[in-house]
Amino acid sequence: MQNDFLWGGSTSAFQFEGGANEGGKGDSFYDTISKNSKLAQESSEGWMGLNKIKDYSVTSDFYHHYEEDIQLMAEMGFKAFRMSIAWTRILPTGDGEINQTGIDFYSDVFKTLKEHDIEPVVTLYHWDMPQSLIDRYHGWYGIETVEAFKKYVEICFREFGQYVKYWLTLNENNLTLKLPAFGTGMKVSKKDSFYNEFAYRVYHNTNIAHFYAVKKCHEMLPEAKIGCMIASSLSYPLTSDPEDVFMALKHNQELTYDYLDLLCRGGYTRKNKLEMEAKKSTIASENTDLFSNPSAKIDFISFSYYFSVCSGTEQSSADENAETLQMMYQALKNPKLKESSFGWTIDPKGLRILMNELYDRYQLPLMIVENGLGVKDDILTEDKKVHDPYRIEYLKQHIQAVKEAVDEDNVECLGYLPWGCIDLYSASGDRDKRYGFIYVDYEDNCKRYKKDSFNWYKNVIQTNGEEL
Ligand code: BGP
Repeated sequence: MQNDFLWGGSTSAFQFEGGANEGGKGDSFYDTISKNSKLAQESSEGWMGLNKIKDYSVTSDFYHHYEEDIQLMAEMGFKAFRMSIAWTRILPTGDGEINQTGIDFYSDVFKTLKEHDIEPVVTLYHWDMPQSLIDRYHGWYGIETVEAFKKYVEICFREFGQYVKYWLTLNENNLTLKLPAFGTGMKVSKKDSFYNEFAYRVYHNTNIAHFYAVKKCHEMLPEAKIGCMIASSLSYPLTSDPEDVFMALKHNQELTYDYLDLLCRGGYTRKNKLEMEAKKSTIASENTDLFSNPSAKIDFISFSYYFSVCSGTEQSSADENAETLQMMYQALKNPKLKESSFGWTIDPKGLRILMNELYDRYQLPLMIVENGLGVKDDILTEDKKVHDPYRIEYLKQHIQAVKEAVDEDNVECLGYLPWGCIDLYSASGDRDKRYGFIYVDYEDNCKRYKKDSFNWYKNVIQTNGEEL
């Protein structure tokens, strides 16, 4: 691994930061959920498929613990830390007055990171849509939200550009066509005649927002690097039957390559455009002047990788019990792979395959900004220890795969930032699905405790991945 490889960890504001009712923050979609349990139940349907959504107002309380947390990250030797900015901490209504207390909070966090030689890697939008923009414009469905986003990112670049070198635009935006209603406040079902037009509009607006952010970043911060962030969902054919191979190809095309082709090749592909036209959408041609602008092209590709899936015609092996994304993809069980207790396949080789696929296709550096094993098995013992050999094993195998991709396959990779490095709430609000090197005791004021994996990861970083 190269000497400047960015070892670190990853979080998002709505799952980790807390302080929802402090410092002048406005409500996001998740704050509304916290205050309204009925909406929470409704929102969970069709999204993460769970009914466990709870209260996001405190989560892991990074808002009050950031100094201690950054100290712990420094002790592990972190070179980088991924976090997101809560849009409503900067602009409480999404597009109105600036909240100086919010600017001051993030400036303090970034300064503290820099004091410890940790590079912030900052996601501009990790799903916490301002509620006011949902109420007024239906979130990304309204072009006005894109205008609000433009204002928001310019503030971020102006205020934080002196501290932040690595930026990510919209978290896992390749999923938007699959989940267009999320965060819009609209209930549109696939059966509605309006559905296709709606889904493409939401998707298209997020793309305009993405291209604008990239171009603006390059203009305002020439030294900075900005990338996209995708959810990987690598699919294998279930068998060597060409029908299965074709279904896997289609899956990878629709979930990954259609989106990255758009971002890296300067516009919707011919296939994509024809599909939109066939569905009577004219959206593909609106406001696309930025799409092919060279300065709106990303500098790197970042992605999450947790599992791989299988595609095929064999419906009987459809994985009906797997939670969350795998369920959404209607994936099939891979008979060759073991699964986590949450039904996610464990496939380190898939990470190496994916890295090769992405790098060969786009010739851009990669950054792994999410990976890890979410479990409910972490137990805080009486002497305040957490023994998590399963996590060490999972990460060891995946880091080995990254090393092989980098050292043997010559893939360019900027860093490895496993998800939830300090325990946080899962996307569904489940706080018992833990990923961290550091345990957060939600029953006792969010006190932090090092797990066994803490010292293991510290040594991995110290030896630059030589000792796993
Ligand atoms: C990704 C999201 C993260 C995170 C992660 C783990 O899709 O970007 O926000 O939540 O998945 O998933 P979960 O929280 O369901 O365990």
